[in-house]
Amino acid sequence: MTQKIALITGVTGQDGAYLSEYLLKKGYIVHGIKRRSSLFNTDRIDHLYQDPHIENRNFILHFGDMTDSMNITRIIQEVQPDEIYNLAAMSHVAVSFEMPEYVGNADGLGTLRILEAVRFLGLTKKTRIYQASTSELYGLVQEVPQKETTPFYPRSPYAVAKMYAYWMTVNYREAYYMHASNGILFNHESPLRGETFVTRKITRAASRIALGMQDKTYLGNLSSKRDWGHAKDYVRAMHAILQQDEPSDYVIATGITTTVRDFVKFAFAECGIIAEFKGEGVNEKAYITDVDKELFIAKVGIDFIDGIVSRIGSCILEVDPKYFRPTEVDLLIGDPTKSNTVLGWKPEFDLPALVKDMMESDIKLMKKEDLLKSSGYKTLNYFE
Ligand code: NDP
Ligand code: GDR
Repeated sequence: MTQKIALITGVTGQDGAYLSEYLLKKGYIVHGIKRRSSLFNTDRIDHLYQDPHIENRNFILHFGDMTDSMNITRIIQEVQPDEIYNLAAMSHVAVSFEMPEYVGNADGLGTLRILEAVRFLGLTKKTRIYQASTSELYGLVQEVPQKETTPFYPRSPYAVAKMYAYWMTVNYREAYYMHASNGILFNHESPLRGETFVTRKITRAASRIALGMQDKTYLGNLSSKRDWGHAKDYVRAMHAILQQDEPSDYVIATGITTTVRDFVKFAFAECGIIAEFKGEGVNEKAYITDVDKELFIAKVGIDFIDGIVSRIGSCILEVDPKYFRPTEVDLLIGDPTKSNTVLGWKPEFDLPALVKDMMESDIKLMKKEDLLKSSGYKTLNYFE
């Protein structure tokens, strides 16, 4: 049987890394598009890297950018993919308010470039396309839980750009009979999550506070609610969507929603630190009220127990309004009935398992950083 060929845009991102791993295990040849950067930007996929000098590689990287039509078209022509997973995007909602035009170009028009290249190159029968759509499309609450038929009301330049991409995908499917589908994925996280998204910001901070490396952290809106799943589960759904005979659009979610505030409590509790919130609005703060010593020692280590016990009663989190967004999405909760029944997709991780995975990974990472610092390797200083 000939090996299937997949092309992943955004291969260096959280989902790109998990999807590459998943498809390679399934026997695919995986091509990925990465951006040129002045520093290495392939941390998440370095374990998959193959020396370009060896023959018969099954993981191949190409330089490219979603804003460059020629480049995208040339790569698709060269690769002749059976499946394209369009994951590349400026994916940070808050940052999209700072660079709305770029986001329109990369996240919105970028998707059109892929669709149009496939059409122009005569690959409409051969190449199936997965578009990384998002629960951010639902924005201002119209209906809960949100499903495939819930009206969209995007609330950020990111979401508006993704709405264009969503409808372009639908339009190319209907106009040119392309196998083009949207996965409307709700928030999914992992140890590979970018450090400025709220879950990872919290698990990093909780780990550093546990290890005595940091006193407190600052967040924005603590009351917003998200339906959080694990990225490992969600990349399975992307693949399943492209294996269907007919293209369609699917909500991928857990069906459970949690506040940012509760995620904070769960992250600290994972290593035995009991955190309580006091105050309201911008004056709301979190304090350590107790420590489960046995759990803390098991999860973090005996060396750090005195430090954390001495901090009982102290503040570990404050609200900083600079993290508020001009327009917020207050409540996301997805109805995954269609993906459960049609794709047979079910998540393996629930929220406690997700928090555990992220905390274990961040405690390990932060210990490594702490060890390097205490051994005199702070950061590389090129100018010394
Ligand atoms: P990440 O931010 O981790 O990864 C985004 C990827 O896109 C990175 O590889 C990034 O490259 C690349 N990229 C950004 N801009 C460009 C560009 N102009 N040209 C080429 N590549 C570019 O996102 P995730 O992995 O979390 O998400 C994957 C996709 O799914 C995104 O489209 C996101 O919007 C969407 N999505 C994500 C959800 C989530 O909860 N994670 C939920 C719903 C949708 P570099 O590494 O160089 O920055
Ligand atoms: P989101 O994820 O905007 O849902 O987009 P993010 O983790 O950035 O925010 C979730 C919620 O937490 C609130 N929040 C904070 N957010 C960040 N980043 N930093 C903070 O300090 C902070 N404090 C509170 C936010 O206001 C928000 O309500 C993610 C991205 O992956 C998108 O690409 C994807 O499409 C959606 O999920 C589904």
